[in-house]
Amino acid sequence: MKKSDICGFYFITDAGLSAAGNASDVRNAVAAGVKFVQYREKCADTKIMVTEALKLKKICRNAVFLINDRVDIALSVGADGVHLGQSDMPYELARELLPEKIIGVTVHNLKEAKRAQKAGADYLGVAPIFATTTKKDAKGPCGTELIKTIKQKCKIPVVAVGGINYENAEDVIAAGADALAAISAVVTKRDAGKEIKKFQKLFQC
Ligand code: TZP
Ligand code: MG
Repeated sequence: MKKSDICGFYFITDAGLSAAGNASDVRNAVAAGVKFVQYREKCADTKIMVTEALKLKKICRNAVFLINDRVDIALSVGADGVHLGQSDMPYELARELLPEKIIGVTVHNLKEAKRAQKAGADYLGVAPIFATTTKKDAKGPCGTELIKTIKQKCKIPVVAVGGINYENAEDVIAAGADALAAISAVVTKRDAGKEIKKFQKLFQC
């Protein structure tokens, strides 16, 4: 799996919202053909995260397995990379620790997008596109216009995140997003895979 394969549905875990649990969600997501899985856990102890990350990594044999925020966990479990926000470990330091891995960076505007691309990020998470209650400290929605602008000015793939559901996904894709993540729209359902397949039908990949 290569970075350039970022296309379609990008799955992000949320144990707090999940109806079936992370392992079941990830199993269903990869069975539905998802190629990118991000383990996002904001509350658990490090020891629990390591155990769970190892378990999820095994399920992701045919998918890229990324860890949100935690470079230490990514290193210790041999994940394929990390996803970093603007207040996480600075990209340059993470790159020194993970020279060959995939590093995605969340951006909220064009300036952050250009900076992340220049630094060497493999993809951009553009977020939040729409209002969301899933991330409590999310910034105000940037809208699909920002996807268009970033796609015009940057070359690396864009993963759209935040407030995305089946009803608004077409606008997100029409704006140029290479991939999208929808957390609450899929993990609150017992069979996340069934929901994911609906999104995937909207993509050409
Ligand atoms: N980053 C920005 S918004 C968000 C993340 C992880 C949460 C997206 O969740 P939802 O339920 O798809 O709005
Ligand atoms: Mg973060």
